[in-house]
Amino acid sequence: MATYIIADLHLSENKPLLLNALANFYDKTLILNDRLIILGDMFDVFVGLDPKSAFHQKIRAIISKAHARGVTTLFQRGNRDFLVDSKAADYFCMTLISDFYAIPTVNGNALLMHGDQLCAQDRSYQNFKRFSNNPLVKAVFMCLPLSTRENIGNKIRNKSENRESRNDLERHLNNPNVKKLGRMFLEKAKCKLLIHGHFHVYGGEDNAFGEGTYRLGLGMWDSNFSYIKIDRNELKLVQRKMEKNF
Ligand SMILES: [Mn+2]
Repeated sequence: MATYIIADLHLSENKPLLLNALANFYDKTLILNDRLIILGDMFDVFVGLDPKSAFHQKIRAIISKAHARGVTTLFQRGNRDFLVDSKAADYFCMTLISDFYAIPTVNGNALLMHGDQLCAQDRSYQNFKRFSNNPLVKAVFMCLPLSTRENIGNKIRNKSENRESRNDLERHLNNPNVKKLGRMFLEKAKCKLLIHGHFHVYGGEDNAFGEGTYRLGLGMWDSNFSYIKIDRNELKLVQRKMEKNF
């Protein structure tokens, strides 16, 4: 009965290898009664459920196949797929969890979040997120034709790609505001350990948000993939070559 955590797969229709990697990860790593928690940005962009999309159908097939053999999947939204609601999550055979989610580990309680919440200094993005999370705005957006939503989604993605250049993200992690926010989130959740994705920077950091706190960051799935495994004996962060997953 282990918990696995992954993030930032950035699945898209034109990268079938990534879908394959997810399917193989389930098949090779997860067994009966294990659960997988996906910490957001599973999709490169998500502008609403499209049951007619072969891409969405494939994702559902992978996750429901795992579900049928006793592997459950929990999903937390990232900045690229915050439009996944509980209905869409149901379709993909996942359970939607809150943006801040604490779980017990052998090393104490861990706070799980995508990680974009640490980037509060990015005003335009935070404003956009607040705006688009408004239920009315969301409802209006979802009434637009799929192709229009896709166009808007692609524009947003390109913008955030510019913003999310690797150096920027790495620098962000050391920003005093990020440290302050991280400390605040941890204190609020009564946790010492923060587990996140978003920055695409793999690795752990001791005393990341003050004495006695630590941080585990998951990388993006491309030439490598990373995951965290938590069971009753251990908590470990693992990175492997993607080839091992094909
Ligand atoms: Mn992200």
